[in-house]
Amino acid sequence: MDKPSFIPYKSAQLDKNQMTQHSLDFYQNMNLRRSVRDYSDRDVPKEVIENIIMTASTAPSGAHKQPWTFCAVSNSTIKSEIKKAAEKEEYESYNKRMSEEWLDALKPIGTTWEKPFLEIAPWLIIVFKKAYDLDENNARQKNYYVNESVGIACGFLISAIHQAGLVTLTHTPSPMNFLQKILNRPENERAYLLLPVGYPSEDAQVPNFKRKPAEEVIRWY
Ligand code: IYR
Repeated sequence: MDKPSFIPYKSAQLDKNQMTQHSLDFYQNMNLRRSVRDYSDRDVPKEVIENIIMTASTAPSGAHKQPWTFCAVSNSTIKSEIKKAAEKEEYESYNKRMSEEWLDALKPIGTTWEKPFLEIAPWLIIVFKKAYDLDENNARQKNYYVNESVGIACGFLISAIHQAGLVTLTHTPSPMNFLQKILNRPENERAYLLLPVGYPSEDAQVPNFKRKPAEEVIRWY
């Protein structure tokens, strides 16, 4: 057992006005984020993708196990392979597996089994959760709150993509075990979320959605 080691922590030390302004600026900026399905093929530097992923990897995690791997794909052969496999699953889902109620709920978003963004966007980030770790002797080491931890990291990832002026979308092909195979990931890694990253196309459109107001999402006690 490692002995705990602590170091001092200092917060940003904002006064009340700065705090109010910063929190409002950040909210207003994040409120501009939208899930985008129409992408340009314009290139995004690898360095930007690395910065975005490393931001995601600052997320808190159960027992600080950081139970995630981010696969960043720009190779067009691999992207095509992913598109083909994802669309195969999505075709089955949209035509057989999803209920009428579910398909109805998706109508305002206009999604179908076809996923052209998987080839067009310059990058795909596939987030894997590590169900457990393997130590140097290949013995299983437990991870904790894996879904919560990886979900939070994905929130950081989406925020970082938006802050870089880029767009993304949380694509959830189901089942998504084909990603473990295509990307040759080890047995302890399970695909969690697939996010295309890039610029929106010139004529990109998003659904005319409103977000719930404070009165609907907050209860003060
Ligand atoms: N996995 C499908 C279906 C889908 C499901 C929900 I819930 C969405 O908000 C959007 C799509 C897909 O990625 O198209």
